Amino acid sequence: MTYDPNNIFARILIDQIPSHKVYEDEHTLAFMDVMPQADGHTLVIPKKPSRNLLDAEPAVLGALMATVQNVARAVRKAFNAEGVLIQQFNEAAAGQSVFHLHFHVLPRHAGVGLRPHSGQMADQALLAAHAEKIRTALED
Ligand code: DGP
Repeated sequence: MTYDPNNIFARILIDQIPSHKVYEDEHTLAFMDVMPQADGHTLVIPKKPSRNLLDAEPAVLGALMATVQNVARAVRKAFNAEGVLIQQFNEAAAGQSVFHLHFHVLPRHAGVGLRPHSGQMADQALLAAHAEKIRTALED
């Protein structure tokens, strides 16, 4: 299994495809999932090319998990979530559809189900508003 440098998230990293970014540093980027399974569904990716967790360099994971933690805290706050679900899929058989390593960060509320994985595209204005809420929570 090789890394395809033209995958969607590689193109988001170089701004060839627009995204609603919530956080960026030297090693990582976080942005809204365009097909959110819950309001506030955010993706966190490393800048270094990795197909998924199976081929990622261990040195990449420290900064990546630190960003996952920070974004999870901000998402919890921004959406008054009771819990936060972290998901990560490796290869198509496990549900992966975009082949650049990413962690899903999903705010959860008791009794509220998730929408389907890779389901409907969200309204862009709504995604922009949700990204703003998370950016604000990250600053606090
Ligand atoms: P997966 O590879 O199965 O872990 O999920 C990929 C996720 O990426 C899925 O929740 C939908 C989302 N997604 C697919 N295309 C785009 C895109 O062009 N932009 C953004 N922001 N998200 C995307």
